[in-house]
Amino acid sequence: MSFKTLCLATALTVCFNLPASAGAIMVQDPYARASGKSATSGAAFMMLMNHGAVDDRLVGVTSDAAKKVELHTHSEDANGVMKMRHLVEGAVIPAGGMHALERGGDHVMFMGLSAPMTQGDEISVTLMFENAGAVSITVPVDLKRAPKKHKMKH
Ligand SMILES: [Cu+2]
Repeated sequence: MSFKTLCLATALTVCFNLPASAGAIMVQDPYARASGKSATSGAAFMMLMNHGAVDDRLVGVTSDAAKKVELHTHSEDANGVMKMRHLVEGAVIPAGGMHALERGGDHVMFMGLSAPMTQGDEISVTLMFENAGAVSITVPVDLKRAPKKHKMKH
């Protein structure tokens, strides 16, 4: 049984002991990627879990990894084209639930990378939550990760 599976199976007891947690919020399986060595932007993905009794909201994100760091989402425009936009309203993580930052959906966007994202690098990111406050995490660069690998099954 992988650690991830164990964590999901017994989320309430095990996840509190993981390092990347602050109070009710737990960040699971973060990774970052860019589309190539010359890419000037990149993105980070992760699963946000809320073990608390009240909804929380991811309202912002900061990092030294890029000039500008924003919470983004993908949405379809009037012509059916998927476009990224700044998720100004933030992302809700329901009480007792989770919210995925994943490819094709919500993500942390790095614009103007301070350095190329290289396999094995680690990026420090601080997530700002409405209730939980600042949650600092270390995000490994994983250029080899296939999309949707961490799809949840319940
Ligand atoms: Cu984006």
